[in-house]
Amino acid sequence: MQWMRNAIVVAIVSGLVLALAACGNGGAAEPDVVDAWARPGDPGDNSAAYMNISNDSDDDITLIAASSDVARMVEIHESQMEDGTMRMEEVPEIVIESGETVSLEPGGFHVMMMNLEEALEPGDSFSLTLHFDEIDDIELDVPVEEQ
Ligand SMILES: [Cu+2]
Repeated sequence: MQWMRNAIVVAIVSGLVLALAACGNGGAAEPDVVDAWARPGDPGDNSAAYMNISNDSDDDITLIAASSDVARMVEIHESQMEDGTMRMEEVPEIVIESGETVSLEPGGFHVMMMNLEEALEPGDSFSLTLHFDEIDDIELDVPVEEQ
């Protein structure tokens, strides 16, 4: 009955593979990040990156951090008008609710890149990684644009 044992083992293994594949893609939330761009900047200066993050999954997604080698420090910020002055402050997270799109745009949320290690010039692009709560990181190639 060796063949039967083998057949059962094969069935169990393929079942496991299917289960793993489902964990990797199937139900897991993965946001769509489009229209990313960043402002130019000189070494030592600051820059900001903008993008639209869409969440088509059934679960809320939380952006908790961003990182990049181009700057000494990368934070998630929100700009707000206060008494006629634009102020910005760090925010701990941005929640992208199920079915929603959150825009990171001038005057609102942005990824702040402080103390640039290298110049960001129009036409360049650089790698920026978004870190989320509970789902995998997303690595972006962000073009530098004068807008
Ligand atoms: Cu900022």
